[in-house]
Amino acid sequence: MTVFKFNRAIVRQPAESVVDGLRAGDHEGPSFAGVSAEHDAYVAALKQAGLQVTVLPPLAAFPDSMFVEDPAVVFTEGAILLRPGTPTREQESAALREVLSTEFDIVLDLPVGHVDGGDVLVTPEKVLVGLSDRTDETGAAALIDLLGRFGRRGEIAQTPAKTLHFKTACSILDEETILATEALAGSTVFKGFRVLTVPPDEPGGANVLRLNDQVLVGATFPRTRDILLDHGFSLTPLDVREIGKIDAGLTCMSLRWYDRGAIAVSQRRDRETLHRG
Ligand code: CIR
Repeated sequence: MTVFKFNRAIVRQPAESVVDGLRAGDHEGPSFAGVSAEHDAYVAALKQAGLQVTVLPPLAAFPDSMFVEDPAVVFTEGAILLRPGTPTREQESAALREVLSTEFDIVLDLPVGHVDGGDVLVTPEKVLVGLSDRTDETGAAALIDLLGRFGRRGEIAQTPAKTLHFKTACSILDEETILATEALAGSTVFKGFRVLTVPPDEPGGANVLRLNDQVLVGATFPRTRDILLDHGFSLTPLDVREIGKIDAGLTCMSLRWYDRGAIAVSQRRDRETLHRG
């Protein structure tokens, strides 16, 4: 099962309230202009990598709502609305229901517990669900149960201490290769994978995004970039310094999937339009 072939994505524009986004520590937040510029460059990179991108409008009431990866997980087979594990983000799932119901025939709801999509790493054989301050055992078990409906197997993993999400500390590069921080590289859940380790002074470099033939990587992690180049990956460096101030990285700004019926869907819309007309 391929894990980096994508043709569709959903993103949400940042709201001005993003300057109040959640962060560990009491340092200053990002500027709205800076976040907007990083988001624009990100959307351009998704398109450049061959994805059709649906851009949702900003939600001022939810400062972190541009990080659409956390309230849902999506697959070719369908979508699952999650229950984000922090109070200010709980309602973000409901705000995605309409668009996901348009895009997917099957939309399931996590019934209990809490899971942030940032803790969900899709690999060919299994979906890893990292326990963290946002994702609890009840939610992880319920998610693994729902994954069975899509014919997918799930496995619980541990997110390293003081790390927001599992995918803050690791990414999948291809069917055989994981990029991880030193803290996570030795995890038994990566047994059978080749694991590339980011330099200890670049832990933020571990959050990259493989999209078709490109790997989106933070521009401020030069040694991580060198490792990826040495292993033959084609890189698209992107500035993530502003969103980094609110603990975000490259995966969190989109939901991505491969839509087998991309043409069929557009034909269906045409038919619906004709029907309404
Ligand atoms: C939060 O704390 O929820 C946001 N400030 C950052 C979310 C980043 N999401 C992600 O990495 N999946």
